[in-house]
Amino acid sequence: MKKALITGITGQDGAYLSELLLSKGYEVHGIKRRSSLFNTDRIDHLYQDPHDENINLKLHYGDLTDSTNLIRIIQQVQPDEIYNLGAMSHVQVSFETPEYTANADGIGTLRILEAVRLLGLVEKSKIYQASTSELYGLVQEVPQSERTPFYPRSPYAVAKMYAYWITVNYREAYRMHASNGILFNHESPLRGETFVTRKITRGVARISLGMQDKIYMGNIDAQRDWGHAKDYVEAMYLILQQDKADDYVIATGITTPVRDFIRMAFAEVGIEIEYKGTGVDEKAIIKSVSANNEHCKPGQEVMAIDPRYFRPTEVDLLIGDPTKAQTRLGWKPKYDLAGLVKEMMAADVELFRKELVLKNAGYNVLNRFE
Ligand code: NDP
Ligand code: GDR
Repeated sequence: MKKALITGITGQDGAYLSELLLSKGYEVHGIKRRSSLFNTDRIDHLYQDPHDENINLKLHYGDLTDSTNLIRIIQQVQPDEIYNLGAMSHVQVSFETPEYTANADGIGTLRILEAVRLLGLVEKSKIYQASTSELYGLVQEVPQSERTPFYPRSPYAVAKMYAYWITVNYREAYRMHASNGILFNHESPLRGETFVTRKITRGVARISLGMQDKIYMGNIDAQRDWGHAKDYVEAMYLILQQDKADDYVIATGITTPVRDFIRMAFAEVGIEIEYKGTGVDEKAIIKSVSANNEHCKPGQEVMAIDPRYFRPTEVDLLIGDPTKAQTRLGWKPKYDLAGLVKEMMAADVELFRKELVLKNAGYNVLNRFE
């Protein structure tokens, strides 16, 4: 039985990857951070009682900022594959926590590589590093491929740039099977609530149910190459099945502005919007709404701009060229953007319908959104 170790197992990708590896018969080990509340919501359906025998999902407390614990876990697990997905992954938050981001995302990667080297596991443990399209930053060329120069535009991207190159360096210096997946944005119903797609699908679901009036957004002209996380974890797995370690762009090759994602999300609940005004005064107004929606009316303002969400330096346009992954890995995404938006909207409408039932029965429902 192959053993995989996943850092960031409690995150979006960690959850989908765990499901995939368990379905392939792996023994999956994950590193979770201690928190004052349970933080395993995304993998609770995979949870196995540690008191049972023969369990194939095992969680270890740890943190990428603590080498001693990484060394101990890697020594104990002796993993065949390590997926380093743990990171402070929010670009805007990285401007507020730059030093921590560098430590966890940048040096954290070095700690994993060094642990494998020092423990003499270079021949045994293959390493996947969660690199990102944020490395491209300021647009140099489109579409962006493995040969496009990097120009990171946030503390997050700069930390990930260190992680990218230290992975390449350890591969070349010590012949480690260490690979970078340069993944473009990927989303799902499990996406963190403050990333733009999930913020939109949650807000639109709540608006359609009469639980919220409008959403406040930042730069809606930013363009992203959005895929589905389920497709992207397949690529991570395929990258580690190759005889030779290498770096791959994983993307759909199609880019879409945030404003169109908002339009598509509203369309899923029978609401047509139009944009009015420009710059920080731009608004989205309901143009028409399906007859069975008693909460929303034409003319209602459902989106406004809040400059609080503008970033000090922005990444305006990402569009990836996945040719290498398609030809070498045989990777091809199954989802398109329309399917992704449909799935995310259906999940959030269902989530907030349940909350409404509780609310209408007199229970307190938390208004947690940004
Ligand atoms: P999430 O933010 O959903 O998950 C991040 C995970 O990292 C969580 O499990 C989190 O734990 C954990 N984590 C955070 N800080 C530490 C730390 N100091 N030590 C150990 N674990 C930590 O991210 P995604 O699943 O979306 O992304 C996975 C990886 O891929 C990340 O590295 C991200 O930067 C990268 N990436 C993501 C892309 C995307 O579009 N999703 C695209 C390209 C790259 P906790 O649950 O306790 O917060
Ligand atoms: P990104 O994702 O920064 O690309 O990083 P995010 O969804 O946060 O932003 C995408 C774009 O939308 C614009 N935007 C807003 N973003 C947020 N979060 N909230 C808003 O209100 C808002 N309004 C407009 C942003 O300015 C940006 O241009 C994600 C993360 O998963 C990284 O970890 C990963 O490396 C990259 O994707 C690839």
